[in-house]
Amino acid sequence: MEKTLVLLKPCTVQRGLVGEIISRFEKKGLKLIGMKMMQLTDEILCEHYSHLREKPFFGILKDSMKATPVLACCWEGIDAVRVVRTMTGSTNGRNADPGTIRGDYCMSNQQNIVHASDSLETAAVEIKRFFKEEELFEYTPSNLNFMYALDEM
Ligand code: IDP
Ligand code: MG
Repeated sequence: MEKTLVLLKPCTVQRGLVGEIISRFEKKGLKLIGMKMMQLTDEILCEHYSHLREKPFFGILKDSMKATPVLACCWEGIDAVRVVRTMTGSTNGRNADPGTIRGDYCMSNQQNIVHASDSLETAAVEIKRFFKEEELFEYTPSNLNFMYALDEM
């Protein structure tokens, strides 16, 4: 099964939406295998958003990601990376489809509720960036046979 990284951004913590957002992933049937609250630093953000280093909004983006601690979550499931990205919606909340997290909960291009890994390769790197091996857990959900058909697992 795939694993993917989700960060609940400071805007989500400030707006009291942590429970609602986690609940969406839980109800979908994704399995939570790691979660922790973390204060992000310039160092980790420069790595995490290295593809945006040259952008004029990079400083504001880093500041917004340091405004409060974030919740880092690792979710597991079949095709989890794609499923979580689809649930997240497009970057700008004003353009994101209704029904997606960004489409339902935000009006911003930057204060957009969650970060979600965008590929299997990125997910592997990002999970390592935010979690130590011993902070991720293996367990069998008791309802697994009702989440997936036997020939899907
Ligand atoms: P993603 O979060 O949808 O994968 P990325 O392009 O990887 O989008 O950008 C990372 C984050 O940087 C976005 O979630 C958003 O917070 C911020 N960001 C991206 N583009 C802009 C922009 O044009 N203005 C302000 N912030 C932006
Ligand atoms: Mg991205």
